[in-house]
Amino acid sequence: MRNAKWRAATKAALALTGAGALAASMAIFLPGTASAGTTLGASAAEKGRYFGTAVAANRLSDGAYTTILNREFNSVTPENEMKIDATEPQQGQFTFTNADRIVNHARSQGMSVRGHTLAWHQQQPGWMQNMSGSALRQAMLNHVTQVATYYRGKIAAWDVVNEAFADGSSGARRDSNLQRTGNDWIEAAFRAARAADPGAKLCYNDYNTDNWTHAKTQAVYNMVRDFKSRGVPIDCVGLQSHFNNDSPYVSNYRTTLSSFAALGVDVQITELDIQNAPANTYRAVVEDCLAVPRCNGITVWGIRDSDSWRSEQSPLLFTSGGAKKAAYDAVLAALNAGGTTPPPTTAPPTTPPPTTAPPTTPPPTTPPPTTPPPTGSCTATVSVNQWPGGFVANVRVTAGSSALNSWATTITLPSGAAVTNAWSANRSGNSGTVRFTNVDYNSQVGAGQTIEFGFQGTGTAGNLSATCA
Ligand code: G2I
Repeated sequence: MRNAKWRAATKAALALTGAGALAASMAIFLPGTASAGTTLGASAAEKGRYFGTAVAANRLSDGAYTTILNREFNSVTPENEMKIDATEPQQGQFTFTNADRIVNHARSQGMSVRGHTLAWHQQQPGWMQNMSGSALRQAMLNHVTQVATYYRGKIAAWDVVNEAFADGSSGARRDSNLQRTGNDWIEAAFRAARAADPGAKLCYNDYNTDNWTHAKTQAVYNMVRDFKSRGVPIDCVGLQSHFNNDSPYVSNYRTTLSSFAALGVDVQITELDIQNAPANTYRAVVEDCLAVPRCNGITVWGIRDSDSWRSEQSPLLFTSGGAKKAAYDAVLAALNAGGTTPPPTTAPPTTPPPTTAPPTTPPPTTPPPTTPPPTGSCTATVSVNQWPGGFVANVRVTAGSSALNSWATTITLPSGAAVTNAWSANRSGNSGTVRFTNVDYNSQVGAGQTIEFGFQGTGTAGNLSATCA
């Protein structure tokens, strides 16, 4: 990716000079062997996107596999190695050996990493499968915190929560031990992930969410809209896009991508594979992503057909022998054509620099808005998820019989407990009595209405109470 990015930047610089001879003389300095336009990763990078693949750690010793991986892809997703059973096989004992092999390989090749996945009803270790209630909630939050902290700064995007909605027409959450800890388990996981790795994009990831008319798609859409409206930290939605005869690609896929994007999140195609790998369908998927500016990356779920979890369906871009399939050619051609930021095919017309001064904007003559004084009173309640050595607290602030234009609340922590991070509120202090005040977007609370904020801390919180001030 470094090379592709460097080349893209160089191409842009050359385009600005408009000097073909200079381009020819500089071409010898372009690093690497793969040129933009001839590999999936480089071509996607030309469009400001990544092209990734799922990687299995035990295949990194297969030279034919890594040759294709290193040549074609600029993002990787560990296929199984970051799942809960792999990273926390015994409660409180974390193992990152295989995940590290993939992360280190990716970093040595300049590839970005999608983390998959922090909270999921499947591939739970035995100890977690047997848990329920607040003990499970705390264990889940601790897992999210520990794994995201360990990889802090190394993960471009995390699938924080995977596959939490039911199939079929209900539009309901999937029943699971995690769901039975309370409907807020998903937002609690996102908050813990944000606190642990503030630089990573945080995604919700699911399958059968490709068809815009499906109840499951609508249910995920409504959750994301709700999260955005309440300030729950979510940055992206992953559409797995495992297409087959039972769950085929549909032409409203582009509507699905653009509708999610319109909520203010990135959209990523996270586990693409298509039964029998029809070239036209692969092309359509790529064209759909390129048509949506916030569709910023595509990941296929394996490299060769023999690497696929559905190898009998031959759904990938390379044969088991490592040859490029027709679908590969279609994907590459689609990446190189069209899209939201097509590269210039001819030298662009040179625009002379402006000779007149740009118009100056007069300063505003109206005084800045004054913040109205607080009105009304409020009450606040706190719920705490505690694990050994740390906790997450969620606070609900409810307006009384008058609306609020601003609010403030104080919470007194026991000695030894300290706040490390807060969301949806400004904070002053981190131990003893800590004061939280509204941020811009949640200052207005209608009479009887409630807003939520939260914070994470170290130590033992005990039973906390909040006072409106
Ligand atoms: O099921 C396809 C994917 C659906 N979305 C979430 C993904 O995480 C999921 O990936 C698959 C992996 O591709 C499989 O490789 O998840 C499966 C498990 O849910 C993975 O299968 C497991 C087998 O169940 C294990 O028996 C096996 O030891 O793969 C393991 C490693 O090969």
